[in-house]
Amino acid sequence: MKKICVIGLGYIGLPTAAIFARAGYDIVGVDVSERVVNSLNKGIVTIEEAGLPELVKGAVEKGKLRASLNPEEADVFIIAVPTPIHDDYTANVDYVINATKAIVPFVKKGDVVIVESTIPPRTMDDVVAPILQEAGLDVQNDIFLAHCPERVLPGRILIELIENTRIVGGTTPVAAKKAADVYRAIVTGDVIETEALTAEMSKLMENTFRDVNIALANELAKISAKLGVNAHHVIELANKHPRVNIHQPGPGVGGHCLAVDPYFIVEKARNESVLIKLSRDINNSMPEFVVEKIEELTVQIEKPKIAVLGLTYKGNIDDVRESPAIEIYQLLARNPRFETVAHDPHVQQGQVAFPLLSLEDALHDANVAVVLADHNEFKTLDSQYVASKMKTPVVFDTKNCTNLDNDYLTLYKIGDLSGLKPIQL
Ligand code: SAJ
Repeated sequence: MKKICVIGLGYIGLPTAAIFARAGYDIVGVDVSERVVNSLNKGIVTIEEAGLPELVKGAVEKGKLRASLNPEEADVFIIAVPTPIHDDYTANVDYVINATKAIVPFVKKGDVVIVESTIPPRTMDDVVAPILQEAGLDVQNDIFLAHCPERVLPGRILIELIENTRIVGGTTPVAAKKAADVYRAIVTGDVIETEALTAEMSKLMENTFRDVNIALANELAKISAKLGVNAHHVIELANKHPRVNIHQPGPGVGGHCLAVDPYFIVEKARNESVLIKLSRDINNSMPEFVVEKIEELTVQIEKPKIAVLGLTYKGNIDDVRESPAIEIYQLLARNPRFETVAHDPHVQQGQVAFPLLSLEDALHDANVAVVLADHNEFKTLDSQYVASKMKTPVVFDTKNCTNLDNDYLTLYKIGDLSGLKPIQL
């Protein structure tokens, strides 16, 4: 049985390690955090993911999975460390570089080295391979180097790691085959072999495809507000065409994938990535668009109270990373004209630097409630309840998710703003 060394025990590395351990492999998971290493060795998981605690506990108890601060000899190395973004929107590949350097003393002839981290195009050929080559390892013949991006959705990671099609890009055809065989042991979906650069680009284009299409929907929302048409109806009808799939407008695009990955392409081909960059700009403009509409609504009120409902980057999760809702809260809170309060049933007080209120307190005497996440709790909001708490019952639903009734309150949706009128006191 093979031994696998997984570098980075985060959202991808830990589930991957645990799945290989369940399949009978000997796994050593490596992390720079002592807290993560110590917890894992006790069978305790530090990230939230359905089914993961049980899986990890079982693997640790069977002696198939253990953690260490340092890499060790293995047959396969899987690097799954983060690639954050710098302030200038270029990728920070330092963790990938450090992880590669850390495994160098332990990699021997015949080993497979896989990078799962999302990386800018050409990183395998221009950054990772040279580090191994310079350390005296022949990356053309002696070791097998590949990029195998993950494409899982949080909450479904354990299912999607097994069922999704995997793209494995080798720096040589033999490397692609050897790395693909590693995944074939645990994946029930297709495992497709290609070159490293193609794998890097296909991963980035998946998220870019979504980002560009959401930008189109957001642009449609702005156009619709001007022309007096309901963008939600337009999308619904256009999508009846068998080959059309317009995405949904919203308060912007968040998370650490869609809001980040397109920049990795822009960085490497700036002059050519016109549409990709423009789409990022359009999506980034949505928080301001939302705030402008709140300003229009409240122009006649002296100190309007705005209740921000939902802070996460999408519905029914607790993740606030790159969340446009947080940006909207901050834009409102920074403006002394507004009294801004926030409520999110999925977010803990420690996650944000401003007070979180109960729904009741947030709505109390509010002039506008702006819905920024499609949580189930907001989909089932009761019109009479909301109206009874607010000073002027006006709801701005930026996710088109509520089922509120215009008999009790005034409801505006992001794609249907042409009738927007300032609130009269
Ligand atoms: N959003 C819209 N309109 C839409 C769809 C989404 O405004 O029509 C917004 C969401 O509200 C959210 C953002 O886009 O703010 C991103 O949400 P998402 O559900 O599209 O994606 P992520 O970032 O949670 O996960 C994506 C997934 N990629 C694709 O669906 C192509 C996932 O499969 C990837 O594994 C993940 O990125 C990643 O790690 O790259």
